[in-house]
Amino acid sequence: MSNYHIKHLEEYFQVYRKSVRNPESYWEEIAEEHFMWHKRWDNVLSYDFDKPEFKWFEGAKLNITENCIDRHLRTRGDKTAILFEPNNPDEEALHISYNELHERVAKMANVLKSQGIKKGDRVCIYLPMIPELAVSVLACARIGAIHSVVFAGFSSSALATRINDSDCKLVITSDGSFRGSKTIDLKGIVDEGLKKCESVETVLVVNRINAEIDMKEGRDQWLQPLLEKAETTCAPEIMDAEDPLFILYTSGSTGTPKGMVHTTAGYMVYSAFTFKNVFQYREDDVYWCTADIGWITGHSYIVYGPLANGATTVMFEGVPSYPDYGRFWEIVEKHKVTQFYTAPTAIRALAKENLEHVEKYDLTSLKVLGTVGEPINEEAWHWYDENIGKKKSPIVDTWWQTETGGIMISPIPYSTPAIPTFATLPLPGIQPALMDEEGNEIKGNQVDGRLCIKFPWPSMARTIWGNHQRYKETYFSAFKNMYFTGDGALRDSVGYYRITGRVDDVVIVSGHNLGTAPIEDAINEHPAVAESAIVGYPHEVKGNALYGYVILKETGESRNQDNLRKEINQLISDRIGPIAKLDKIQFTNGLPKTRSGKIMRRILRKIASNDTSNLGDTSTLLNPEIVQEVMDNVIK
Ligand code: 6R9
Repeated sequence: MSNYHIKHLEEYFQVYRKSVRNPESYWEEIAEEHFMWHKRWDNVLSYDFDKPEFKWFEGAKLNITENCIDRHLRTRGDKTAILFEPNNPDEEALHISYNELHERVAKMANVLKSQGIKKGDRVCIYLPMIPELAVSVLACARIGAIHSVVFAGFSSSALATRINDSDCKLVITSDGSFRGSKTIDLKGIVDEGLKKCESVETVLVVNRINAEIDMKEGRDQWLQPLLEKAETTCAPEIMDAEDPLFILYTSGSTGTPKGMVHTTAGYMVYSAFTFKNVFQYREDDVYWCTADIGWITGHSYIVYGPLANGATTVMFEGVPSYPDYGRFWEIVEKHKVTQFYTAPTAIRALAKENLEHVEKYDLTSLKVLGTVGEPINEEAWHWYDENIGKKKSPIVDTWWQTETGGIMISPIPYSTPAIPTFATLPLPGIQPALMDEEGNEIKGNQVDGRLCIKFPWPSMARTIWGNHQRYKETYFSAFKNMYFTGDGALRDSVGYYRITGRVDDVVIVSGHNLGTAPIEDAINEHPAVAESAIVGYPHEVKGNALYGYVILKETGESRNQDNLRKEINQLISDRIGPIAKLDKIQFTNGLPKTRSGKIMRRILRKIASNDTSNLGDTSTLLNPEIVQEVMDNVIK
């Protein structure tokens, strides 16, 4: 029986039991058989939930890019590694073979070295979905630099905050990006952001859109001429298993974004193993994940997981609506995509459009459909199943997080019978627990609680960059000897898990995690605003949208409310990015508060969701009379 590739349900249960009975030997066998090491580990796992500290494959030496590229060259050198589909369908797709990827990564790595980047330095990558993005990520890993990819939809101040938090020395960006019929001035955003960053010495600029841009003397350089001069081979830096591979920022319920740190060996083993199983990947498949590499889904399931398996991974530069709503399906037909992985918000948006956009295309190549990022509603699940999978492709509803590094709870296609809206069963090695508010584990089935994981797994984030204390408080303090996910879940009568949503102050809008606190901080900067509270409410396409309650200062009360709304959203756009804009803003004289002064968000959430039948006991509030007033002025 192979531990690495599970092919039916019986096998899943056998493997799962084994993985839980003896996790060390389970992961050891996989690591040994399927990866390339310069030195074997001394110890498979050591951990301490109190510190907290987790070490996998300690003592091992490796380079992840050798596992993702070099070792495939002998057997798959000419096979397409990255299949780049440009924004404009008239521009030719690019098939980058493993041989070519090897050379491109080496050249980029040599350029980084020539700019003084060495092992352990942080490099910020702020690029659109073009091949240079994947190549830059791998080039950093080649030389042991720590990449910090910032999603190119973030604003200049969000970029600056992330660059400063991890003191990046170098930024890789482009002159601009194509997004549907628009172009975006990425370099302008970088220039603005860097006014606040002292650590950055060099900016490397990819020419993507032939824009006229400012190049700052002594700091900015075009990448192309440097690449042309660079050597075509680059010896890999030999890394320790626990050396950091990358930092990726995620929103928290409070304050600044958290730079989740992932390390090398465990992340590699787990992302590769889960890719193989969750997508039932086979040698000649063409796999496509529509996420952006700026998110964890892109890191693990566009770059590292697929390449570690020698797969062909599609990178799409554009958007699902350009030139029309059939674009995704056109690409599936054109490249004969076999696995398709996207987010519920995209499915909902496409389901609203005319079915002609789907029916025009031949989708018979598809074997597995995936979803990730937020709970999928039944209607969207069935639309996906009927119209895209034609009821023949299993759907994998994959639950995981930036912090978990890889998929944690998911069906295994052709093995686990799927039920709409259920992420179903934990993958091998993953031990979920549901906890009550008193800190007790809720055993048995047909129960719900807070979702925790009670045993370490190889790809867990090891710390928050520069703030281990926050890592401890956020994930390991709510429940003893457990990792707390921040999500609620239920376990049904057969033991299937369904994720019910966040139980903290993170709202997932169109699949993007947004902390409410940073948005409130942005709003409160407005001179006319005294106080604000942000909550999520259900939205047909986005899953959740944001609703803001804003108390104005006296000076603001005479102002035109529509103008104020625009200014507030502009401020949010500048501080965080357009994804965090509010759909509705209600101006109010007060907010319901507890006697200790805490805003009662539970009540505000219910009011924003038009669900006021059961507000609970409001009599103990500091200001119970405000509830009716807020309700009377709600924006429908
Ligand atoms: C991979 C990713 C993590 C949060 C997570 C949860 C939500 C992700 C889900 C899901 C229900 C799924 N989430 N997958 N909720 N069903 N299949 O999205 O990482 O951006 O860090 O978000 O997303 O709330 O806690 P990240």
